[in-house]
Amino acid sequence: MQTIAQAQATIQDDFATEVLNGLSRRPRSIPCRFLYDARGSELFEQITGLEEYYPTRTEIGLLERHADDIAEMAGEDVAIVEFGSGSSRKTEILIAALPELDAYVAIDISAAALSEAAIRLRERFPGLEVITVTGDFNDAIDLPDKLIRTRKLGFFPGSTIGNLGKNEAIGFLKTARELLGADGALLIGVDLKKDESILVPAYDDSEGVTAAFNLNLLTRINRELGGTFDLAKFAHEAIYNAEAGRMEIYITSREDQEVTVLGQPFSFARGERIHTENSHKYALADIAAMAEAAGWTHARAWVDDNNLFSVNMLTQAG
Ligand code: AVJ
Repeated sequence: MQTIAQAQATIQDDFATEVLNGLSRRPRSIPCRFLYDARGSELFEQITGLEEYYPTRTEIGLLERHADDIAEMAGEDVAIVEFGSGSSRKTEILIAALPELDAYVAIDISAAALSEAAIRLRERFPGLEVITVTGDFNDAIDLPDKLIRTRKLGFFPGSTIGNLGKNEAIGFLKTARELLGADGALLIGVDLKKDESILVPAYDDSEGVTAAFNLNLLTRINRELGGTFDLAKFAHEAIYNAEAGRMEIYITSREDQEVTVLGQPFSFARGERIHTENSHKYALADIAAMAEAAGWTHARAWVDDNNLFSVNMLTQAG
């Protein structure tokens, strides 16, 4: 196991490498996990409260409305393992519905978000063991030994799975199945396919919070990698790619310009873009197919009345 300091150092090196490689290739792209520094996580929290951003409130509504059903399917004496826990706000709903919960393992790349959430949860649920793991949930994760024999309920809300491509998503579901064990289950929130007139504003809101979230990546590059990006010379762009079934987020150059990062020059033509995020949208049948391709059973799906969002319980066949 790495120490937190080592994990942070790895994340830092990784950022430099990914940014230099990402700005060098065509089309340019930088992995979306780098959007979540302290400021990025704060802006994302703000996004979740926006009128146009339907996923968070819809998923919370589903978790609240179906908490008893979910608890019944989860059973007693389980540990929740959350992939990308952020503020753990949604988990709080689950924890409250699962009085026989053994432990809560929160995995996130933001050490700040983890410690803030852990303090709050330990206060609200004094009997609950809260275990935090700083790291990328896509990497191999070591769960504490004492949880080896505890049944595990994975929790992957927020349609974070939408950031991955379809094959990567299946890969994640397989890795999660192995981590959660032969008697494990996975509760996963997945955003549904819908009209562009709802999707585009959700990723390009009228208050400009999503724009600030996306452009904050440039601020982070300036601060951590000695970048010279002038934020006024770049724009946030969100488009729906119907063929790929996903929202695509870009940072687009407003003019011809040159920028340096770690002393290396990069020239941008006007209109040239850096791809910073994908957010895939699925039909329930796609979710079932992906789950089954990864060896899970798609046991149950809960959907809101407007068919905006789904919460899915994946179980093991045996
Ligand atoms: C955290 C990946 C689920 O795709 O809706 C929101 C990220 N980006 N607005 C999403 C996001 C811009 C969000 N996920």
